[in-house]
Amino acid sequence: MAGQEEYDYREMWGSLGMDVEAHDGLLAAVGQMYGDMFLTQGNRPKSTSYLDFVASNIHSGRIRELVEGREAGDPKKVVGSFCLYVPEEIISAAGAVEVGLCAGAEWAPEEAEKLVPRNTCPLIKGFMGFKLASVCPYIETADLVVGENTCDGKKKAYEEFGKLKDTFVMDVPHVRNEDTRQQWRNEVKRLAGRIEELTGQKITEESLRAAIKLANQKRLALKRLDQTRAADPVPISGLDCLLTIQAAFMDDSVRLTGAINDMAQECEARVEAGEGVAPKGAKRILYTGTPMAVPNWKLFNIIEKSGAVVVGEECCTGSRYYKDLVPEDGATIDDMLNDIADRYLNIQCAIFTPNDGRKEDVLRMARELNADGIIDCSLQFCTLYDMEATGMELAARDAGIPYMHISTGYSADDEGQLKTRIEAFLEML
Ligand code: BJ8
Repeated sequence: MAGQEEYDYREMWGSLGMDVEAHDGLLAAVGQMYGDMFLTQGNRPKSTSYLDFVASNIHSGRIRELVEGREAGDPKKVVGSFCLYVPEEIISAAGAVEVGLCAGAEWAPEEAEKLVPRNTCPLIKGFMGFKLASVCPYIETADLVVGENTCDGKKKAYEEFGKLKDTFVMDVPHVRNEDTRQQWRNEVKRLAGRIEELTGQKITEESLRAAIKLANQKRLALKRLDQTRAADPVPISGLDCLLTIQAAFMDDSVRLTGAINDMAQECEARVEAGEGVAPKGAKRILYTGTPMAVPNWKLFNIIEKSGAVVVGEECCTGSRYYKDLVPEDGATIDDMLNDIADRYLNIQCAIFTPNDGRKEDVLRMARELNADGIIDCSLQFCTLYDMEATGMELAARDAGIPYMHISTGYSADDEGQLKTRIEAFLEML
């Protein structure tokens, strides 16, 4: 970005109402983790330099783009979200941009615990702490936050979060039938109305069609990259693929799609040449479970530093983000909104009952990506994913795929114990 060197980011953060000194501490800690985990990987594809760019730019240049873009009226507004059920197409068709606000680190837990119980999942406690300590430039830049009634923890946390920030909560059904499909379609239209009101810009047939295509292009690029991971040796690490999806929640869609296609192209060439990020025959792990928000790289780092490689992610920071496209041939705005609603209702989150599609996806991915084992992880105190672990283990056992369940939080305290358990699991594969 032109003039980046001279630009005073600390002044920008201050003008957003952030605690600049506390934020310095956060950036230093994340920068250290990035160096230790990502930059120590051997033989990364060269095109992953995009990820290094994202990592160094995400709280600075990208926020500057959003702030300056808003001043220039493109995008008109910034909309934050915490969940995959919030359709990005609707937000961009009305002239705004969606950014992900999920927190992957513990921050100011003592402040967060004044508003949510101590035994709340770290993702929820994390975003409450980030807001209360004013250290997240995305939360502070957002003109509106869209929450969703998914798990009980988030549902109740938004009641408190909404007192700190303008928040619109979508009601997500927990079962799939014709009644709830209609209810969800109406809810998606209610969101469209709220975003139009926020930006003062009507969604048109043209803008909605363009937004659907833009999101689909991003998903297709991610699918293309994903397909290269079936090869042995694997051309790209799970850590880098995880960061690619994490970046998708924050970076500009066109830039990101171009970068992912570059990565996919390089990985295709690597597959052709038999070049990998890990040696041929390295144990291959399919991850499933709760989402991993930036900078929650702990588990993938342990798995890959133990000599295995993560070849796929069945989660919201993985395949659920990109596997299904929205049809591009809806004839009217109403048809397109219904198509969007239907695509999002099909996301296999554990808030749904029954949720057998998730098990089917995990087994299909394990087969397609030639996984040797499945690691299923739930964030501490996430009852939903903990409960689904029972059925997931049975399904994996019936399919003859070794399976391991982990429950962990954001702290590094259990790293030694996790490493021991994961190494023992890898031994038996
Ligand atoms: S669509 S997975 S992003 S709800 S880990 S906060 S469920 S207690 S994140 Fe999620 Fe949307 Fe579902 Fe995906 Fe609650 Fe569990 Fe915490 Fe969770």
